[in-house]
Amino acid sequence: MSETNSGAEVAAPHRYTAAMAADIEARWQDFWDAEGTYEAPNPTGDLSGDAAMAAKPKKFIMDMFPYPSGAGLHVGHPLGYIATDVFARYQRMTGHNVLHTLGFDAFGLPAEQYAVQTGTHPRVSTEANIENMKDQLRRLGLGHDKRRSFATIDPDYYKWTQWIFLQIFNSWYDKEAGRARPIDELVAQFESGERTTPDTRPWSELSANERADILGGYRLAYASEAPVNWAPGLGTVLANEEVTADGRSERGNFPVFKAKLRQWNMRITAYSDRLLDDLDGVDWPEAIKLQQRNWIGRSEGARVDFPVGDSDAITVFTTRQDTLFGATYMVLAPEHELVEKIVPAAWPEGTHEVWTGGHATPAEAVETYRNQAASKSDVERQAEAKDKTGVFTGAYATNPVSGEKVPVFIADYVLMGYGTGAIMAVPAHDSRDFAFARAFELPMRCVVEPSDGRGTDPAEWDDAFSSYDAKIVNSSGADISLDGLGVVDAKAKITEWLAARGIGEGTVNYRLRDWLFSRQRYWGEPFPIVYDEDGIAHALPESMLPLELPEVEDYSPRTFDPQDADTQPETPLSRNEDWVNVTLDLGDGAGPKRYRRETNTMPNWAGSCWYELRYLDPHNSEKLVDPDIERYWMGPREGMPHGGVDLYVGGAEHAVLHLLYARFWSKVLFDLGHISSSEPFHKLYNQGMIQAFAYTDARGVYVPAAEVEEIDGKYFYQGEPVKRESGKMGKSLKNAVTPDEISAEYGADTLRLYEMAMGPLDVSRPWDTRAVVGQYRLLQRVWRNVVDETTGEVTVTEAEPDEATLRALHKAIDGAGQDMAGLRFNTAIAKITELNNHLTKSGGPLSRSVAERLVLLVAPLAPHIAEELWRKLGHTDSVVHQDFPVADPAYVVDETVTCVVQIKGKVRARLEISPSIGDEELEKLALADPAVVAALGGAGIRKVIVRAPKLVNIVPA
Ligand code: ANZ
Repeated sequence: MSETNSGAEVAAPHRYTAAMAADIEARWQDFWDAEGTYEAPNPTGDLSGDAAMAAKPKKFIMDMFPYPSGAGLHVGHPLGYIATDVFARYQRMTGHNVLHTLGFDAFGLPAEQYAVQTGTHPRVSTEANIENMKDQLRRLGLGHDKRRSFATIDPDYYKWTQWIFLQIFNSWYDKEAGRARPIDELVAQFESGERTTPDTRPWSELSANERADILGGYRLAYASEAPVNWAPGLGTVLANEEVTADGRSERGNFPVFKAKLRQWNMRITAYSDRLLDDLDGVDWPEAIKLQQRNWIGRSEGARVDFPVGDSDAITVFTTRQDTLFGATYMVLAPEHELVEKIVPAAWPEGTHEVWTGGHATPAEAVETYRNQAASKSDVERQAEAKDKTGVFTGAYATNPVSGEKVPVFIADYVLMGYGTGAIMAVPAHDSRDFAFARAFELPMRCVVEPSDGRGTDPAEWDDAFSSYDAKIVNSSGADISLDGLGVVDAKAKITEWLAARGIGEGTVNYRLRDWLFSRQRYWGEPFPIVYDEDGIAHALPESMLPLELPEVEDYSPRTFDPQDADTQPETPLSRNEDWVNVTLDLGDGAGPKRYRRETNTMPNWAGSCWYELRYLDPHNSEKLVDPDIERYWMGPREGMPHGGVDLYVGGAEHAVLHLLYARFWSKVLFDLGHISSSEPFHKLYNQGMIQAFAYTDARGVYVPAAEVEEIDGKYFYQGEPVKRESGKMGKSLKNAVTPDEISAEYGADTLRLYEMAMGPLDVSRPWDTRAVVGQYRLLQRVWRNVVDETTGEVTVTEAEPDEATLRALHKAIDGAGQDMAGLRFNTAIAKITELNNHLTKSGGPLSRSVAERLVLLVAPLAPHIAEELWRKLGHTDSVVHQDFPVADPAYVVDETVTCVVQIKGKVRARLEISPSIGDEELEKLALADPAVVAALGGAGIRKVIVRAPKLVNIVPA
């Protein structure tokens, strides 16, 4: 710090210093706010109506909005915000109407937990955090349209979150039409008899409860009693996506149990295929698309019935129906409803001892095993490497194709929630079945010929042979043979055979489950739902929205012993009896009636499922968004078949949660005709993470990184040696650096440049406070190239620049412009630095035309200093809306050198070529030159000696 701005100030009072940066930055931030510089007009002029601007092509550039945490921002958080800001500024300067703003995703657990501890209303602490974060963000000079900002906790906003919930509640998925439709249209089909009720009675004869139940089976938002993820330690249930790979809560790391509870769900599964198919039309990182595809998990296979007992059948789901002849046993999920039915009173004659688990009867074995399985999570049950456990049910089923009797087991590696909860086990070709068969000494039969030379006797194998690229063997029955067929043909043939006999059919199965949509928390959107005395759910009319959160005495969910799965949730809202029990006239003709409100709240994901739409038209009190405005900013167009935001930047951790939910809501709103875009985010980009060194002392405890000293490559804290490691920046590793500190020391422009210069945007990079000064020096040199540090006057001349300078300038314009358009800000900065170094070295005042273009190049990256220099250069309007300079191609191409082409030592041609040309290309050019061709006169060539770029010597044959 001292080095940069103390003593020198006397001699150079107009040097660019931290103090000057602070002054410049504050001044222009105030000015931009006052002028509304970043306000983007809507096409219909609702917001500010600059028709010329709105007639320009649009760019909607968005960040994943932040949760306003009490800890504020560290320098890792704004990485993406700065990147989108630079990009947005570049787009503004290249003729686009740019919508760029930032809101706050403000419902959430931390504020609620703070409320539980301190009694402070979550709104109070959240709003204070928002204010704090807004100050921090403002200091960075982000060009946000502030009129369009909001927080998801604003009743004006969550009114529409509730409204969307009601749209979803009031619609159903018409499979034939392939889209959502209003539930009224379904009711009309039942009323007219076009669609029959499940028991074929006319709709008019059904009771209100019966009708509600039937409609509940169709609605896209529905309440059902189903096994859900219950985390007693959090006092709430969780979505599958919120449960970690080891069956614990993502937040808080509490155990999660399966419990049967009545909860709200969203029928996202109705959209499985469209969610998959439309991934082809969006511009997203392949890794994220793959994660979504895997999460949706579409598998094509078949259902096959295996007769069991006198009249029952076990239906399995398999993706390998071609291996049916190799199915030597079956497994039911322990919870499968057929288990009780098929268990015989005693073990059949000659039952293998290891199958019984040492139990006296099948019933006892089954019950004991079921109890064990219930205490495990799905993930624990599916873990690959673990020993397979299970027990024989005492029953045999019949393999429908071979006619063989196969024993039926229960085992926890088969899950109730997938497929049909039952499998045919093909131990020779499935590793889980192989491990199980080995443990239980079950027979194996090879039906897919191994292509790796291991032979066809599974007894000699170490693992199952699994391949789609092989021939079927050992698969001939009375009236069908698959032998010799490839897997694909065998699948088709057996599926047809099964279907013809009515004992199976081809099916598609999805891993995706409906989205569990209610939480037993306070700080979320209340459901706009009330129940009548019969327990039937009714939607509140739109006029009653927003339904605001009531005041409560106690914010805590009831938390329980985290290990006690048998508890039941109790929601904070349910304790406010006055709010819960109401008399309302819902406007449905029933008149005023007593109702009970839904007391769950929506999950935190709700608010972020649609926020991009509200940025478009944030103050519309009549509609979620005006359709014309939505079409202008989001509608499909060339290259964007489903429409969406032009650029969405955020962390890769949201791959399946937020991004999948938001896509689902968009599709429902699209189907119902409210919006024209069926995808929310056309282009997605994941920024890397800023990492930072952290230091631990001898006890392994983190010490404040800022106070660690480096002496001869070793690290010390308060004189004691400490160990250095690299990690995530944050409070827990005591290594957070705030943007405020860096801005105070160097200015926000330097911070912006440094973050963008650290490396490619999508890779993680280590923060190094000592390196920040490099970008500060760049800005100081840019300043010095335009301004006299003693007088503060601009130093430019009106003279024409020299050729070398023009080349340096246009190369920088060309390269930096392309880099900015491609989000390669680090290389853009390198090119600007190169230009600036050239200008510094050439000495003397710059030509005005060069100085101005230098400032314009810098403007997207360091907008404050650029605005200041722009004004100093005599302009009266903001640099923000100037045109980005255009490169003159004549100066962009490299300089040329002259290459001499000789034949037998005689100069025959001279070529003007690039100094960086390669030997091969130069040889081709030389041989193709008309003068050379003429001189050779058809003679063959013995040898060509190339010395690029200066000389080519041809020796004719
Ligand atoms: C026979 C078979 C033979 C299978 C073979 C695989 C290989 P994906 O692709 O993930 O959909 N399966 C079916 N339902 C299951 C359940 N509820 N719990 C555990 N496993 C289940 O997986 C489908 C395959 O997983 C199915 O195909 C079935 O095993 C198993 F050489 O059937 B397969």
